[in-house]
Amino acid sequence: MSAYHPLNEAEAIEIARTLPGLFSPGAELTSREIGDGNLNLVFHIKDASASRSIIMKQALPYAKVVGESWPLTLDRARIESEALLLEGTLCPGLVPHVHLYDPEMSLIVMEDLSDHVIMRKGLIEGNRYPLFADHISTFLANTLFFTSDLGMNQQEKKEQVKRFINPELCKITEDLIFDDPYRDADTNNFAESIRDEAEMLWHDGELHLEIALLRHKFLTHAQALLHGDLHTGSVFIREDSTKVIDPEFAYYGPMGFDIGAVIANLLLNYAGQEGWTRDEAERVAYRAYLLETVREVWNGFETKFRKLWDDQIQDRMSEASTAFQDVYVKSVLQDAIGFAGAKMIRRIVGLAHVADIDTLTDDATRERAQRLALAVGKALVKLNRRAVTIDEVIEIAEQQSSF
Ligand code: SR1
Ligand code: MG
Repeated sequence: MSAYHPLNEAEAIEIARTLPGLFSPGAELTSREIGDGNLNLVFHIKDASASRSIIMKQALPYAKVVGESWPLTLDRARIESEALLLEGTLCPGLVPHVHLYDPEMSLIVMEDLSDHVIMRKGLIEGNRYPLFADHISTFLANTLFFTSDLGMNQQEKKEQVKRFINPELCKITEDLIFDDPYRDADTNNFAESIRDEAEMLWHDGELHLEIALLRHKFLTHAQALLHGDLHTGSVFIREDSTKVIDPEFAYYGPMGFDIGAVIANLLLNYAGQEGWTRDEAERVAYRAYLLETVREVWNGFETKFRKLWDDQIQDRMSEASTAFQDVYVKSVLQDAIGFAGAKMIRRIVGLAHVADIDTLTDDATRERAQRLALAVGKALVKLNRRAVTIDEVIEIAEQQSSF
């Protein structure tokens, strides 16, 4: 019989004591459950006297945000630990160090990043992260190129696709991003004050076509190993350091999905600036910083991805045709724009929201931010297959916020 059961704080300490090379025998350990995400338990284990600490993340057999009525595979802990290890080799320094994965307890023991903050919180506080665009574009270019048919042996890639089949977590995305917001689904979650907007989503034929196409791409296009949930809550950050965490949604999918997630979450914070900034000049300046970051993320990705293609391509036909690189990069940009829009829409009317907007305390301000996020999201989805440059994204955000 399996020994798996959800741990309490005291049990987490007992397990921590058994881990080789981390704490000295007899160390006075404290344990605090700090998980504030939708799915897992997260324990912070600390030996204050030795200034040593670790994080222990345990998967629960259900989605914590809903409860036991929504069962969820524990295999996601394996997927997360394997993805972290792989990302660590492809992007040294950009993910936390994994000390250990315990399959029996669905537990990952990893580096404590409490000297960083969750990026969503940092952006809400109005902080700027001058190295973020460079770091995240390196993460995106390296992980996406080297796990694709462009950058790795194609037979080995097929084996890797098998290892990262992640049907239950993908189903969450398929439903919550690419289905529920476009019908009167029980899981939807929006204020009555924006019911008019939600109902418009249910009846917008042009939008439904684009969402169906994006959903189909998410279902079928095993282009690269994705992080799968790369929002600003999956990034720990300091001015000088960026660490990507939580790749439990990792699977082989379209590259633009990860890039779109980063763009969407910067733009959700942009929409939230309706309320976070103290005066108009500050709002304009911070929004300009966010849009410049969007531009730098894409431009950094494109430059690095093209360089990897030029220097390290593994596929003879991709090397033979220079035009193919242009066509490929353009289609990744278009996908990123479409997925960014879909991800913005789901965070306003779907099950899981973002603090950038939900924690705005004034009702009218929050409603304005929600309507702005929906307007930008819809415009991006409708633009996606026609887009040529990232500047179009910036223009949409500026235009919609000027009304
Ligand atoms: C039921 S899980 C809801 C959301 O939380 C995760 O962070 C993913 O974004 C998922 O869609
Ligand atoms: Mg997560």
